[in-house]
Amino acid sequence: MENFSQWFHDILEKAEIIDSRYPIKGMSVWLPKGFKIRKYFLEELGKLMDQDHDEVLFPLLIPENELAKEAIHVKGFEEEVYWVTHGGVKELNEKLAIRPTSETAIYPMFSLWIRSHIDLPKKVYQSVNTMRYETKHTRPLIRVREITTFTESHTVHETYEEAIKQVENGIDIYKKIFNLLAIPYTIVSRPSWDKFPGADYTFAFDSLIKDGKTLQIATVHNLGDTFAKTFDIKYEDSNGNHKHPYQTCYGLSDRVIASLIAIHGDDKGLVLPPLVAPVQITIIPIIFKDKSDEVLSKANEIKNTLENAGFRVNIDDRGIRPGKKYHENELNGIPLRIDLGPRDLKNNKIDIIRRDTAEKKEFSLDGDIVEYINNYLSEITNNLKQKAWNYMNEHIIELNDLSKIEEIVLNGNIASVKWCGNDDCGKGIEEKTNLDILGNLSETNGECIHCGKSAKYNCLISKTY
Ligand code: A5A
Ligand code: MG
Ligand code: ZN
Repeated sequence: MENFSQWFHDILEKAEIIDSRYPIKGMSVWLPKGFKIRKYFLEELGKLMDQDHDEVLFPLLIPENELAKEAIHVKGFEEEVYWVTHGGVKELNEKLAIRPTSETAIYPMFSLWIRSHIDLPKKVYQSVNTMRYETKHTRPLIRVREITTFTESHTVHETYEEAIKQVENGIDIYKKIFNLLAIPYTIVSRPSWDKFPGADYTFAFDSLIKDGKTLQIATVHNLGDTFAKTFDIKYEDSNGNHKHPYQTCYGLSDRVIASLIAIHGDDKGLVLPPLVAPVQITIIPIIFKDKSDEVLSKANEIKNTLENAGFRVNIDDRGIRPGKKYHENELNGIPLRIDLGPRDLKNNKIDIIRRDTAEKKEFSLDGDIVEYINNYLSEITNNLKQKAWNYMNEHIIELNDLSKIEEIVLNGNIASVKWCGNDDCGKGIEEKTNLDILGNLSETNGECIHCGKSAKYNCLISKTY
């Protein structure tokens, strides 16, 4: 993969994920294949969310006065909000914001819903589209102006300790979904100048893309009681005292789909984790004139068996050369291919070829094909995960000399350095190196790589999207 940017652009088109020719910058059309990947991703995420949250659906539009209430929050988003100013030809009395995120839509309603401590904790989520007039370079799925796959959670708690705990729960949920998708990640607390507008603190998941840049794939925020105060959310505790509760929010987006495409794909095309592959197994019947009925009926039998077990299976019996079919199946990232010809029929076996390693194995149809395929798909997920984690870990380089950092990072690595945690020192690093402080990975001691004072954190530095 010589040029990642070109590769990513081409793969979205060739594998028919999205069509980015829609005539508004930063907005694309989800094509059937891409839409299915998105659907299976959202289904798995939904299952995880549903275990501890209630799903809701809020309106797209937010009155200007609500959006404007939380000063720091609105300042953070002011350049990115799309406004609805007219209803037909009539100018609206109050402008309506298209949600860039839904704190200011949801929290006024929380203030109506939450009365007593028995209403808490409250945990809701929604999967919606949001719009942000991004000023940085837009890129399909990675930085879009209509975020079509925004899953945001909002929680309310009696105590600050519970909110801290919920931040950890949110992090655990995201770890689970990224593990299912074999996406490696770092988790850091963002520096103060890069936290979510209005949050006490922000944890972020970042993944290393093959061009050497990191992509923020999810964030989890502790909002403290800032928004509760602004939106007048109060509850009565068991002693009859009225108090402001504490809140968290967390979210992820289309970027998760971008990262799974970018991280696992190769020069032949997509390599999809089985969980989200629109087709998990494709059966290619090798058809000769006299034997074609028998081969096709065996192919159908295998397809039915696998489909009844819950797998997504396709028989590719189009009248084109097998070589062309192999090529297309590789491009589409189908995890397993089954080749079935007359000779296999006679020997009661099939050939199974995996997309991730191209390895070919024979399977005797006397065996339990459902169990075999199930294990094989897990093995593929595990291999993708292992490979991707190894790649990322090999590219996190510990450094104690700031003069080497640009070369190291611009060569496709994340630098891990000791840092004092001081804002001015950190901004100084970013300015000098033209790189980005991702945030703090863990606590440490020793010497700050920049100012030489005593270090507090192991800190990651990269070039970010
Ligand atoms: N309400 C909180 C959860 C929030 O909005 N946080 S956030 O601003 O950090 O967005 C959540 C996640 O959405 C980000 O971590 C990022 O992965 C993704 N995201 C943000 N802006 C995006 C954009 N323009 N295009 C694609 N994904 C985006
Ligand atoms: Mg920055
Ligand atoms: Zn320092």
